[in-house]
Amino acid sequence: MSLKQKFIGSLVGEGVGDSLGAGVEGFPHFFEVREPGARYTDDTHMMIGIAESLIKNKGFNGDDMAKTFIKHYEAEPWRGYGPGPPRIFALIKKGVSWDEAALKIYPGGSFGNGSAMRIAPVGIFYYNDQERLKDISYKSSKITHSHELGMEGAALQAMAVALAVGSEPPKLNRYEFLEKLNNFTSFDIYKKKLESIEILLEKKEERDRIIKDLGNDVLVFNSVPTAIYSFLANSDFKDAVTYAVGLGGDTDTIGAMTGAIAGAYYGIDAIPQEWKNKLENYEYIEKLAESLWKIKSM
Ligand code: F2R
Ligand code: MG
Ligand code: MG
Repeated sequence: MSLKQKFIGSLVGEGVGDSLGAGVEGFPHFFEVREPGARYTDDTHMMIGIAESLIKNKGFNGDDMAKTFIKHYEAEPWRGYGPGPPRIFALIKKGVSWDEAALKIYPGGSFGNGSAMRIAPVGIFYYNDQERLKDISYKSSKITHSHELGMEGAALQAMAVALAVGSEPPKLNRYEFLEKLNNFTSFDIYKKKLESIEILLEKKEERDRIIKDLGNDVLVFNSVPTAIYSFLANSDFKDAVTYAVGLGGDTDTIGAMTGAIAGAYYGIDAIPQEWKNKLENYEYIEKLAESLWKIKSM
C-alpha cells in the first residue's frame, strides 16, 4: 500500500471516528453504533489546524499553530471544545506567549485528551523520525496541554499512528507494536496501561473489563490506551472504530484516535465508502493529508 493512502487514511479516519462518536459523547457504555453524524467536533477541527500549520511552515511553528487554532475556534466555536482551550486562546490573544498560556489554567497544565485527539498529522508527518515526532508532539501539545502526562499522551498517540503508517497489513505483530510503544514511553502510568493491553488482548476480555482497566473518559491516560486497544483488538477499520465508540464515555475522541491509527494502518480504501461520503469537508481533509505526503516525499 502506498504511503499516500496511509496518510489520507489516517486523517480521514480521524474525522470519520470523531463523527461516529460525536452524537453519543458522554453516553454510558455499551450500545450499538450505526452511522456517523453530520458533523465532526473539536477533535477534527484542531487536527485540521495542526495539518494546516505544519504544511504552511513545512514543520512546527508554535506561534502560527496557536494562531491557527484560535482562527478556527473563533470561526466555529460550537464544535464542542473542552473547557480549557478557549480560555487559553483568550490569554494568547491578550499577548501571553503560546508556550506559557496553558500553564495559567490548570495547576501543572492540562492532562485532558485534547492534545492527543488532534495529533494525527504529527504522527504521519514524522512517522520515520521518532525523536522529532516526540519533540513536535510535546511542542504542539504545550499550546493547550502542558502537563507532562498530557504531552506524553499526545506523543504516545502520535507514535501509535507512526507505527501504523510503517506497518503493512495484514502482517501486524500486536506484541511488537506494544513493545515499541512501551520502549517509547518512560512514564509508569502509560507503561502499565500498555502491559494491561497485552493481557486484555490475550484474554479477549469483555468491554466492561476494558473500561475498568484502561478507561474511557476525557483524561488522556484513560483514552489513548483504549484507542490503541480498540485498534489492536479488531481486524478491520470499521470494527475498530465501531468498537471504540461502542465503549461509551468520550466516544468522539476515542473514536477519532482509533480512526487515526486504524486509518494509518489499513489506508483510505479500507474506510467504508458511505462513511467517507458523509464526512464533512472530506475533500479538504484529503487534500491536507496529500500535501503533508507531498512535503514528506520531496
Ligand atoms: N468538550 C467536550 N465535550 C463536552 C460536550 C460537548 C457538547 N456535545 C457540545 O457540543 O457542546 N469534548 C471535547 O473536550 C475533550 C477534550 O478536552 P480538552 O481539550 O482536553 O480540555 P481540558 O479543559 O484541557 O481538559 C478536559 C478536562 O480534564 C480535566 N483535567 C485536565 N487537566 C487537569 C488537571 N491538571 N487537574 C485536574 N483535572 C484536569 C478537567 O476535568 C477538564 O475539564 C474531548 O472529549 C473533546 O471531544
Ligand atoms: Mg470532540
Ligand atoms: Mg470528546
